[in-house]
Amino acid sequence: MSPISQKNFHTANPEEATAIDRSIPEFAAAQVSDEDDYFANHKPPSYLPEIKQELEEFVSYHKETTGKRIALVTSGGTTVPLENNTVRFIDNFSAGTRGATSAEYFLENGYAVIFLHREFSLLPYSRHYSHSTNCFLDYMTESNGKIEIDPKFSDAMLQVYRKYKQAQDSSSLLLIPYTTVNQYLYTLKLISEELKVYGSKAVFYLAAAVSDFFIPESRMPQHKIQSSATQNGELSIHLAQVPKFLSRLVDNWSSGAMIISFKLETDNNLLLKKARSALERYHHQLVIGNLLQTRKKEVVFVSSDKEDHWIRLTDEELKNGKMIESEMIPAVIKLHDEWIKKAKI
Ligand code: 9Z3
Repeated sequence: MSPISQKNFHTANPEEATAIDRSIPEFAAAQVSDEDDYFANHKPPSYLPEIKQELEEFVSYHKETTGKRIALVTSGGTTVPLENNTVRFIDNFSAGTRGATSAEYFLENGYAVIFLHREFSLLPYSRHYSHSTNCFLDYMTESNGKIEIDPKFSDAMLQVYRKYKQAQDSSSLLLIPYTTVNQYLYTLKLISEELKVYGSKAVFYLAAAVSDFFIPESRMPQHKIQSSATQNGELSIHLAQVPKFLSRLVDNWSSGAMIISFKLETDNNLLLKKARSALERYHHQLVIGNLLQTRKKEVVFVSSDKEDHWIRLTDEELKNGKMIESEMIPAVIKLHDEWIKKAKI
């Protein structure tokens, strides 16, 4: 290691004081006509048939051979392109920590996982060594002219490696990427439909940070927006609302699966109210609420038939590297057990 120790600055954390105000009312849930409109007016990604084939193989393998339950974990932020040949796009903060870490705990608990993630965001297992402010070469050392894992990291890496191998060798992890919000929506719909045969043994854990606004295809310029397109030195971009497809997913795209959505807020006074209103609007099983500022430290489970349930880590636990997902996923699995039992009655 270098004798000069560098401080790790994180430039991705927003200043809390400048967080957006979301006290405005919620958008209406998407209706069948919104769904028809959206999918009629936006082209599917060209690679969708290949994903469909991978999904069919994965789902039928686990249904017929392993009998494992399946968790669909969505993870990371969606982009909103401003041009068809995309030079510029709108993005959000999500790195995919929640999704990637949760996927590991689902796998450890015997689930097969479909990991629908923003391409190049954090992945299960590799997240321990990627996107960090440390270079991966810092984990290496030279010995007798050969490069090897630095012994001080090798025990921890061996643990991660074994879990990774286990997931690979048992074909329990299917990675499916997206980048844009359109790719995300088409792929989510496809996965939901493919999982219909799985009924209550599937759980949807929707942790991706999906954009609320986008530019519809019909209004999207083909080429890079020119600086001459500005008026008085200002560029105006008109965004449309992304239909709230959770209602369609619950009512139509999926069948019998347990559905969990996440509610992200920045204002503590709104969190529970918004989580409850999401439950009332979409009639799904669980909303996990979290605040941007404290999301790694506390979350709240909100459901229609149970008391609100907070999961919190102490500062000591956080300092020791404990991840809140190690408590969230066993709690989710308990609820999924109950859901499956109820479905059998
Ligand atoms: C979440 O709330 C996730 O927990 C986070 C995880 C995105 C905060 P990181 O990737 O963050 O670990 O850095 N996801 C859902 C966010 C969201 O967009 N929810 C919508 C909303 O709040 C409903 S689907 O309106």
